Amino acid sequence: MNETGPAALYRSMRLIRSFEEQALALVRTGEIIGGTHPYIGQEAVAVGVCAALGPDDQLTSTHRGHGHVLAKGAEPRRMLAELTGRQTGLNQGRGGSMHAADLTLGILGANGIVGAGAPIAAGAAWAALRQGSGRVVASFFGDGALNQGVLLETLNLAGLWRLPVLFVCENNGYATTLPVEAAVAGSALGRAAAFGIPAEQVDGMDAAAVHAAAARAVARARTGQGPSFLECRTYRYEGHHTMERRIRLRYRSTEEVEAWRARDPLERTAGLLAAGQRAAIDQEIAELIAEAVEFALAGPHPDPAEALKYLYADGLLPRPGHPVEVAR
Ligand SMILES: Cc1ncc(C[n+]2csc(CCOP(=O)(O)OP(=O)(O)O)c2C)c(N)n1
Repeated sequence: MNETGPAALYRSMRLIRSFEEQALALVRTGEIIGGTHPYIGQEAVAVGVCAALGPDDQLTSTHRGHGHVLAKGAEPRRMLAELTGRQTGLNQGRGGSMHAADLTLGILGANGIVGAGAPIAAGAAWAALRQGSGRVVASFFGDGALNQGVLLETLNLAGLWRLPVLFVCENNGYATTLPVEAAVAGSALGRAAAFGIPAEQVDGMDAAAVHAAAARAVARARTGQGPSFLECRTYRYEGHHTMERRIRLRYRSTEEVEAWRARDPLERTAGLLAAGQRAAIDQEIAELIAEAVEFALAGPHPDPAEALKYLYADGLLPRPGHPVEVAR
């Protein structure tokens, strides 16, 4: 059973926040090539949902996936090594920020394609049902995915087959720079209702509220009552991508950003901790992150001659007529 008290929720959110701040610094120094999609501000969603999952449960993630991966238990040092493209990374430096996975922890992968995690989650949930494993699969996606056909097809099959999936829409108000009000006809909850899937809106800045809602949904899935849908109202403090800092896009006001910052999920949960508890957790995480940076940067880069290694699962052959050759 996961610990779900304020200290555990705060620790997990602090880990994600510090990891992300460190990742931003490593983008600036050029150690993370290509940048990242920062999760800062949205921590309560990943932490609240993952606290409701057991170790055998699974998840699919998005292009903004560091928080989900860490909340499910991935080692921060190996995740940071992955972002810095090291052989010691979670996926031998091949996955990077947007494709981190750890099947041993049920992390079926972050995904650079908007909406693409949902059918993978449904497939895993279908397997869980067939195997009678009792596993539940959480599928995280942004409000941008609400307009992807693949999500609607997946909601249909999940509703029809009563798959044990928890659909988690992280509605942070924008898909890149496009406000959700200008993009979504109807509503997130309406999408779920159309397929007979129970749905509720949750304060995505409150880890305990997200956890409570996720726990109800997981219980439904485990007892054969099928999928649920959570719309978590949240906000990203940083730009869509680290590149946004440089190009300085203006699509939201400073007042708007500040109003959301005033509802910070870490501060909210820290307010529930005993005196001294927060400082001790902060110190512990600071040391953990410092050690993770050291580990990541000390790791070797992959050998270019092995660039194509791990592209195919063992036993899968390239298509006939398309031999895989390593260019030297
Ligand atoms: C199918 C597809 N279309 C477009 C893109 C380009 N793209 C990457 S992220 C993004 C916005 C996604 O917004 P949302 O789903 O709300 O997630 P958020 O970035 O807010 O976390 C877009 C359009 C993509 N990666 N995949």
